[in-house]
Amino acid sequence: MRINKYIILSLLIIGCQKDDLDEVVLLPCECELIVEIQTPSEDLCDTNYSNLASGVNKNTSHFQPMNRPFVDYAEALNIDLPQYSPFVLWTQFGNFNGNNEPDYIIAAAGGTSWETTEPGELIVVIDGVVSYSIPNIQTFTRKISIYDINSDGIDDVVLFGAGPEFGDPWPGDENVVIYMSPGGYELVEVGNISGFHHSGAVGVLSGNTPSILELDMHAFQKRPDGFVKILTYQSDNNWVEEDTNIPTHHIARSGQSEFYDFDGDGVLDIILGGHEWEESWMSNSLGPVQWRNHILRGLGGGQFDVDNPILLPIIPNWGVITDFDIYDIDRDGSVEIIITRTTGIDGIDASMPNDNIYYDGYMVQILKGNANSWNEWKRLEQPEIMTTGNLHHPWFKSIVYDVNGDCMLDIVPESDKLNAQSFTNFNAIRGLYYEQQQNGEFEIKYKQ
Ligand SMILES: [Ca+2]
Ligand SMILES: [Ca+2]
Ligand SMILES: [Ca+2]
Ligand SMILES: [Ca+2]
Repeated sequence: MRINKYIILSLLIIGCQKDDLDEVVLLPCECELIVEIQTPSEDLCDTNYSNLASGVNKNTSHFQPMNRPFVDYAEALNIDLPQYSPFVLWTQFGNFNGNNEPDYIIAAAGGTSWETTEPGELIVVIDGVVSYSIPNIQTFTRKISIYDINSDGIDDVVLFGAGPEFGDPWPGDENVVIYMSPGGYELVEVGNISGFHHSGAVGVLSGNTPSILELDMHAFQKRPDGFVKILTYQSDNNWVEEDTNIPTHHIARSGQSEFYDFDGDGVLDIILGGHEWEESWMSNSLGPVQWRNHILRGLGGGQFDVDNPILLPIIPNWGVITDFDIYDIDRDGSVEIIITRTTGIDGIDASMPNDNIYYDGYMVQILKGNANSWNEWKRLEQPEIMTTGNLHHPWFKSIVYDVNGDCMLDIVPESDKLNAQSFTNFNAIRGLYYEQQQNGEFEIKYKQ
C-alpha cells in the first residue's frame, strides 16, 4: 500500500492590486497551500497487522496484531539465559492499556531440571516499561495466549500450565486467566482440572463469548473415556466447563494448537500437532491417537469433525512441532499454513537434547492448499551455524512481520535466546529473518 503524507503550509501571499489612483499597492493575505509529498521508498509501506485477519478469524487467540519481532526479553529482565535448561521465557504480545501500542508479558518458567520445576514470575511490560511482576501460581507455564475475554477493549492473558514432569501421573497445572486493565490486573485460576496443558487456544466457538480449549496431553491416562474440555466465559468469576467431542486419546500428542477458520465457513476450525511420529503403544491404545499434524473442521459449539481429520504433510526427522501460524503471506487471496519445527524422531530420550536429532535447531514448513487438502510449498532451513554450533535449542516460534518495510511479509524465527544479547552463542545470527522476495522466494537476511 502507498501512504502519502499531506503537509499543510501556511503561506503569506502578496498580491498586487491597483487603487483608485491607478497606483499599484501590495495587499497581504494568508492562504493555505496543501502540498503532497511522497515519502522515501522505505516508508511507503506501513503494514496494518490488524487487517491481516477478518471475520471470525479476529475472534481467536491466533489473531495477534501487536506481535513484534526482535525484542530482547532477557535484557528486559536483566538476566543471562542458560545454554540448555527447562528455564525459558515464554512471551506474548498484547494491548494491555488500551493505547494500541504493543505490550508484552513474559512467563519466566522452569528451574534447572524438568523435575525441580518451580513457579516463576510473570512480568508485564507496558509501553516498554516493566510495569508488573506477578508471582506465577502455575508450576510450569507452557503457553501464553492473548484475547480480550471480557470485551472491555483491553487484551487479557490465558496461561496454559503443564506442571513438573515427574510423578505418576504427572501432577499438572490448572489454567490461569489474567484480566488486564489500564490500572492493574486480576489473576484467577479457571477450570477444575490440573493437567499437562502443553497447549490450548482461545476463540468464539458459538454465540459471542470466548471459550478456552484445554489440551491436556496426559488426560488419556486419567480419563481414557473422556473428551477434551472447553471453558466458556460467562463473567470474570464464572466459566462453564463442557466436553467437546474430541476424545482424550486423539490429542495425546497434540502439543501445539490454534483456532482458525481454514475453510471459510465462518466457524473456527482447529489445527493440532506436536510429535509427528507413530509409537508402538498407539496400535494397542484404548482409542486412536492422531499423531500427525492435522485440521479438525469446526462444527460449532465445541464440536469438531473428528472422524475426518485433514492430514498435513510430514517432514521425517523434524517431528517436533513448536508453532503454527496462518497468514496469506504472499497476498494471493488464500492463506498459507506456517509450521515451525525442531528435530525429533521416535525412540530418543525426550528429556535430553541430541545434536541435530532431537530438540536441536529449527525448520519452517509452509503449506498451500484449500479447505480439504494441503501440500508443502516451501521449507525454510536454518543457517549453517545452527547445524554445526551444538546449540541445543528447541523452542522456536515464527513471527510474521514486514521487517524491511517493502509490503511483503517476512518470517522471523524467534525464541528467548535468538534475540537475547546476553546469549552470545547466537551473536553470529542475531537479527535473522527470512525476507520474502518478489519471486516468492524467502532469503536469509539479518536485521542490523
Ligand atoms: Ca479485557
Ligand atoms: Ca471453518
Ligand atoms: Ca497466500
Ligand atoms: Ca518484507
